[in-house]
Formats: sequence, C-alpha cells, structure tokens
Amino acid sequence: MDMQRIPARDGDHNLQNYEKARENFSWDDVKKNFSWNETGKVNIAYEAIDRHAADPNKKDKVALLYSAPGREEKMTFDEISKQSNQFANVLKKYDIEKGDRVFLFLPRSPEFYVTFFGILKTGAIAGPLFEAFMEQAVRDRLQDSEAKMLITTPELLERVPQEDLPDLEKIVLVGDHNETSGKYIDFASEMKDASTDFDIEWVDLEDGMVIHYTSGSTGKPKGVYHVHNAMIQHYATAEWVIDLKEDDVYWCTADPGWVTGTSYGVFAPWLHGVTNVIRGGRFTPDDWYETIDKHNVTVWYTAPTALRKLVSAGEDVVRKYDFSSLRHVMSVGEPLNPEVITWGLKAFDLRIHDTWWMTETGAMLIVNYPSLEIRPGSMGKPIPGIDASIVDNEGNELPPNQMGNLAIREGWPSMMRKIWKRPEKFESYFINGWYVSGDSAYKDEDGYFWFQGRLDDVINTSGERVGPFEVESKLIEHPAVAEAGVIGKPDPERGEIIKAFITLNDGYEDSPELLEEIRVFIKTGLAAHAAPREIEVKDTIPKTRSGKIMRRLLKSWELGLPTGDTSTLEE
Ligand code: 6R9
Repeated sequence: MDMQRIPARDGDHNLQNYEKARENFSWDDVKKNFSWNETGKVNIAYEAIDRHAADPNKKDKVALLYSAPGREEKMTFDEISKQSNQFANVLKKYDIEKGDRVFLFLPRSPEFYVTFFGILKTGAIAGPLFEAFMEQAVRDRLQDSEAKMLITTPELLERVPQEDLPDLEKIVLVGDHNETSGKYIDFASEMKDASTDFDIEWVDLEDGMVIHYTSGSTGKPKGVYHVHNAMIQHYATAEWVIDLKEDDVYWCTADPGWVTGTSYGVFAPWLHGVTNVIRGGRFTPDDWYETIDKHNVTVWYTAPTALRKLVSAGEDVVRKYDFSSLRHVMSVGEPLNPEVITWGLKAFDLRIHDTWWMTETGAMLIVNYPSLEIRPGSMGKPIPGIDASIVDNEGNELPPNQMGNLAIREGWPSMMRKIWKRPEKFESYFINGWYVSGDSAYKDEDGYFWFQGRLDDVINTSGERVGPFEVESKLIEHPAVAEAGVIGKPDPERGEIIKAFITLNDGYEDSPELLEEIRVFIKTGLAAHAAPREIEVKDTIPKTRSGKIMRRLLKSWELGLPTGDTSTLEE
C-alpha cells in the first residue's frame, strides 16, 4: 500500500523540522501569539477579527472574498468588526446573554459571518446548522440545545417547526419578508439602527463558543460543545499544517454547518489575519477550478469527495484553468485515495495532504506536513503536543502494525468539553486516559497512521457524517414503513451511500413508486444527504434479543461477507 512515497516539497515551510517541534513541545509557546496572554481578556472574536481591525496595517485588508451565483462581495476586517458589533448590539437589545444558545440556519453568505461573530462577541454560544437540513433535523437540534434565538432567512423559516420549540423566543429574519409578529426581528432594519461600537464580553478560555451537532450510531445527534480555548489549536495547526502566511489567499470548501467550516473555514485563517475565500451555492467542477483561478487561491482545504469529482471530470476541464497560484492542498473527512494523490501530482503538480480529526476533537490531530514525506493512504503523523496511539478495548497500547482503536491521550486545547446535556455520552468516549475515536487504524514502524474504517455504524457519505438511527427514526414515521435498518454501502465516488432495509406495514406493496416516495420523505423531512440512495424491502429486520437492529449483519448480507457471530440474533 505504501510502495510509492512522495518526498517533502522544497520550500520555506512554517514547520521545517517535525521531530524537533515535537520534542519539548509546550502549548504555552503557542499562547504567546494571543493578546489575552498579556491582557487576560479573552474572546475568540477579538483575536480573529477585532485585533486586526485595530491594527492600522490590517484593518483595510480583505478578510472575506465572497462569491456565489449572482453575488460577489468583499469585506475587510474593519467592516466585519463593525457589522458584528452592530449585530451584537441587536442581540443585547433582545436580551441575549453569555451562555445563551443562538443558532444560525443560513446559506453560506456574508451575513453568516457577521452574525456568527456578533453572537460570539456577546459571549453567547453559536450553533450553526447546515442549510440543507429539513424540519426534523432542525427540530432535534433546536430542541436539544434549548436555543433562545435563531437567525434564518424567510425561505428557510418554513423548515422551522416553531410550535415544537418552546424555548425559541425570537427569530431574526435575513431577507425580505412580511412577518409582523413580535417574535420576528428584521435583520436589515435593526442593523441600520445599531451602533458600530460594542463592548465585547470578555469570557473565560473554558467558556462555551460553538455547538456542532454530530451523529453517533445510537440516539439523536449529539451537541458537541467547544470552548474559546480551542483557538490555541486552530492557530497552531493553521501555522504548521495549513502553512498559512500573511499574503495567502485561503479557501476552505466546507460549509460552516460542519466543524471543518468553522474551525478551518472561519477561525484558522482569521486568527492569522489571512484573506478567506467563501464560495456560496452548489459547485460543479468548473466552479471549483474557476474559484481557484479567479481569486488566485494559494492554499486550498477540501474533501476527498470533491477531489474524486474533479478526477472524474477529466483532464480537459483541468487544462481550461490556471492553477499557478496554488501552492498547498489539504483534504479531510474521509480516506484520501492514493489514486487521488497521484492525480493531484499530475493536475496541479502538488501533493495533496491528508488530515485526520473529528467534530469532537475540534481541530486537526493527525496530518501530513509539507515538510514530511507522504505515504499515500496514510493520514500522516500526530501534530506536536498530541499523543496518538492504537489501543485495545481496555485502553492498552498495541504494537506497530496491529489494528485497533485510534485513540488520543486526553487533554488537548480544542477537545470538546462536553456533550450538551448528556454527561454519560461524553464519558463514554474515554477509556484509561485515552479519547477513543470510533475509528480503527494501525501505526507503522515509522509512526505513520493508517485509517482502516469506522468501528461503529456511523455512515460517512461524501464526507458527511450520518447516524443510522436518525434515518431509521424518520423512516418509520412513514405510514408504509414498519421497521428499518440503515447501513453505509461502499461507493467509489461518495465513499459510502446510505442503504435502507425496511419492512412494510400491512396493506402496502413493494413498488418502485412507494420506495421513491419513501426516499423523498426522508429527503424533504430530514436532509437531502441523509436520504437513502437504495431501499430494499425485507420480510424481517434482524435484531438482537434486546431489540437492537443488527446493522452489522445487514451489511454482511449486502456485501456477501461472512456473517460472524450471530449468537445474539433474535429467534
Ligand atoms: C473533521 C471531520 C469524523 C470522521 C472520523 C473518520 C472520518 C475524517 C478522515 C477520516 C479517513 C481522514 N475522517 N478525516 N477518515 N481519513 N483523513 O470530518 O469531522 O464530520 O465529525 O467526521 O470522519 O471516520 O471519525 P466529522
């Protein structure tokens, strides 16, 4: 697998000597880059935006380079600082206080970034929702977080089941609307009247900053709670791994509804005062290439699913564009196929650097550095300050080349601090001082980590994490569906696709029309990316004696693999 090795690229990378950086490493050295290290006054919004706005050399630098079909916009650090101050004043006017949950359900747009920083400036906790979520997904997240306020558009408002959300006091509407009830706050008119000065709320490094909901194999999505302290690791990895430099034009393709879109689409570049490209709307391969070409993107952070699409689009498309600005490319979210790395060398004359981390870890943990040899198929090596290992189920470390649980010694700066309202879920991640990721992997003799798969039933489709339980719960809401079991089925482009097995209620017949109706039911009720691409009707769904769906068995059947231990199977 690691036959082909790609030597380090020449150049003056921010992290020249990996081994030396790991020796005697201290996070305290990273802290020296923040103003709070001297003033004691903490807020990530200050470090990412206001600090640059206060710097005469930086204030008029373009922070946000936004483009979407029909809309182009540039915002400087000064403009984002002032507008987020205005929005923070609006939030205060409507009684938002430190620790309150304020959610964002917005398309990727300049308003997202302004309101997001406005929230952080009040000390409230921001909860970004993916714009493709439908009613059920929105309900689950707003209910669980007891969100007090929501920022959305009149179009997306239809998917907000207000009758089920007693804690939701106010809704800020971005865009033209005819709502007159006092529950609604009109973004444009409130902003017009709000002052551009705001006394930022200073917080503790351990105070809440962002909640991202993510899926596990059981139960509803979990609210992963991150604190301001995470900025230490956002900053450090932006330097070592993203290799950011003052004049870079950086593009992270992730949506801010997912952790990559906040940690690396918002914080990492702006903590360094770097120009950040945001592309709204849906992309075709031409849009991707055009964005790099038009904005002279120098550093690009994307996902294997996008790269695979580019590979299938073929060489003719590549040759239409100029990529000479590009100097560094990274990937996250799923295994990066060695073939894609080979293609990257041809298409861009660049190495593609895989990075591994999770919503729960808040920032990158195991990565490929510009200054290290790449072994295609490997996620690379742990960053300085991180102790990663492969452990057995009791938390004992395993020797090289043995497969086991990919685990991290607990206590890094960006680690989640809790699962919202579910302490027992949080505890369940830790064994014997290790954070156990749920991924299986092995480590080779030279310390490179190799991803093998998920150990639980979590599905990774086009880099998006989907919990089978969430889809199953929605499926059985359809009148035709009696029981449902959902698995990830390997797919060359998407990594996995979602396949659902269902049993039908009496009076319903298996037909293509019915299956399509059920698929659309999930697509419009939960989220498009969570809709099963395949649905198969069965007579029964295999369950354990305690009534748990045996997804492992469904998967073995589907893939024609040996079924393993079925001793717990219900008669
Ligand atoms: C940041 C993010 C986390 C899960 C993770 C793993 C998979 C992420 C990967 C990777 C292979 C990589 N994953 N990076 N698998 N190689 N470089 O993606 O967070 O959405 O929480 O997903 O994604 O299975 O456990 P999240």
